[in-house]
Amino acid sequence: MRMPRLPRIRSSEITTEAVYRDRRRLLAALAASPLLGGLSACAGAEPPPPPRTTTSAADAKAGFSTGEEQTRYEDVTGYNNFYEFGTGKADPSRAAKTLRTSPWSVVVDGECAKPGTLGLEDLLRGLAPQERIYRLRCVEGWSMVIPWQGVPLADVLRRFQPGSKAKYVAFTTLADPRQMPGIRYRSIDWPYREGLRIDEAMHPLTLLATGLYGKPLPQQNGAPLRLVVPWKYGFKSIKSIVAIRFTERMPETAWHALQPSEYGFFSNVNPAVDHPRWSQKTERRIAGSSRLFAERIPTLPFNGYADQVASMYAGMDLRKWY
Ligand SMILES: Nc1nc2c(c(=O)[nH]1)N[C@H]1C(S)=C(S)[C@@H](COP(=O)(O)O)O[C@H]1N2
Ligand SMILES: [Mo]
Repeated sequence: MRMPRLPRIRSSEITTEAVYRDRRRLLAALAASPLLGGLSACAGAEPPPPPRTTTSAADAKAGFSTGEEQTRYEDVTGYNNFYEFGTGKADPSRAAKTLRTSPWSVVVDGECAKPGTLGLEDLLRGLAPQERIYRLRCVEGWSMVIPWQGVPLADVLRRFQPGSKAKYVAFTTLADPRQMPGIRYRSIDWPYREGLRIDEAMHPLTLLATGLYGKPLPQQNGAPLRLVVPWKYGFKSIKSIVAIRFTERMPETAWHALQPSEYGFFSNVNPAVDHPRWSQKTERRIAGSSRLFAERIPTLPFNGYADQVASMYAGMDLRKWY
């Protein structure tokens, strides 16, 4: 008997969404049952306060660069996740040309003494862009090594004088259906939102990127301004930021809102805690000449930045606070 002819779709192209939508309904039903209630144990609860730690300048610097083989420019800019422009990996590089990145302004408000709306130039005035070569690990199981240019997020945040109630920082991406065709699909609840604990936001590794490979950030990579938090799964590195808010409570994030059992607030890279759909033990390193033959390598705790960041989570159960 012949098998029916199925459309040929490369597995890498299959959007997780179709399968995911059904699963989501199932998971929602399961989460309501007492047996699996523990899956979303963190919902509502606040984690313990962060310990008072600082990363030494030498430790921080050791994380600013890596000698690992870099991902080709074509792959960094042609294989993307930017759902505002579609869910396929090649969609953003095709569709994001319509994103107008100038003029661009960012609203900064919440628990701070000097809130304001600033144009990009004013926001970054006087801050010299630094080069950072970081590993970026997507929760889907691939990773890249990318030379970014940007400024430490801490240097920007300090200008707004966050107060003692600023325990978290929330970030929002532009959500304009005229510029972003993917917004028509409710793959996630727009706008894309992310958040960091204040110590994570102020950490010297946390970068507000404006460029890569020495060029201005391409639209598909989150122009004109995106976060890069190298010890967390890629989805924390929110693109095309239009709002930053200091908050006292842990902010809701787009992925957590969609599926709390799969996407925690912290989302530190952790090979010991699997995502329900993807093992996190290894990763496909997209670097060098061929994406097809990308090598599988072990995933490291905190994506290899443990020396710089592990102390921020001392005493925290990283299974609970995934
Ligand atoms: N606004 C927004 N930011 C986003 C995403 C997105 O869909 N929308 N995808 C995230 C995910 S899942 C990853 S892995 C990284 C990918 O960044 P890159 O395309 O520059 O490699 O961006 C993150 N930032
Ligand atoms: Mo990702």
